[in-house]
Amino acid sequence: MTGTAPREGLTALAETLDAAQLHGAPVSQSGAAMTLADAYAVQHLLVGRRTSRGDRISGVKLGFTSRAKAIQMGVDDVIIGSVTERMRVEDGGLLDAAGFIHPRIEPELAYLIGSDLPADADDAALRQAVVGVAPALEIIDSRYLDFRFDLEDVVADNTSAAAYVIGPWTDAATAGDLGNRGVRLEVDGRLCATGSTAAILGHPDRALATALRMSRAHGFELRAGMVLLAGAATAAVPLPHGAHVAASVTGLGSVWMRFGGGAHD
Ligand code: 0L1
Ligand code: MG
Repeated sequence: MTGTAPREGLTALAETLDAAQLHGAPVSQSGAAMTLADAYAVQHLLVGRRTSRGDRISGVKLGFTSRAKAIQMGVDDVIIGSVTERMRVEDGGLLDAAGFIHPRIEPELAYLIGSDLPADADDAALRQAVVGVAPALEIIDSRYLDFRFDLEDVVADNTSAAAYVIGPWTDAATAGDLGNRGVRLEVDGRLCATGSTAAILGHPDRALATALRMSRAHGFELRAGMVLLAGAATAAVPLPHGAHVAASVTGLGSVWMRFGGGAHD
């Protein structure tokens, strides 16, 4: 698919989305006629603005890999985005609420890529390169008013990526079959959502082949040390200020974080 929109328009949209994130001020849907290729071009420009300010890409994320999530947002296609070092929160750490617009949180499974993937790597090579798996939390925060967007809008907005937390890594070689593990999400000790890793593309390991295919199609790299967020196992839930959030995946342990500080304190 080739892009059709003029380059200046794509650059302007990347600037708009970047400013929305920097100032915590949502924007309306662009309304521009964008192809998916245009939308990924905007996303790369947007992430490039972050890295030009000293941030570093630390991984990739897939979105809409579960039916619950796709239905929640009214779309029906898997998308890919980047996560960065400044989006990473330590397990058990505090995520500063300053600058968030309408954050939501979702329990995910993360894979750790242990070696660089050559351009011609196949699915088996990527599986071999995976050295760890972990429970994870992803915080999403659409830069669009009221979380209203179409597929191209959300791709342009780097798939609403805002922050992430990775729990303890388990050696991929000893983790066993991840195909149907129970997933729990608790906010302030209250069970908010339960699900199964099977909700992620039918089996979360399918996220590996999907990430490889989408990386190639849309210009992402998979390098040593990167994480791959495979997607949510449940629908996302609102993340209130002051919340203490924990997620667990059967056999892999749990991950947690606090959300606070910022303008409220
Ligand atoms: O599943 C995902 O991480 C995609 C998030 C993009 C859609 C949203 O903002 O809910
Ligand atoms: Mg997600």
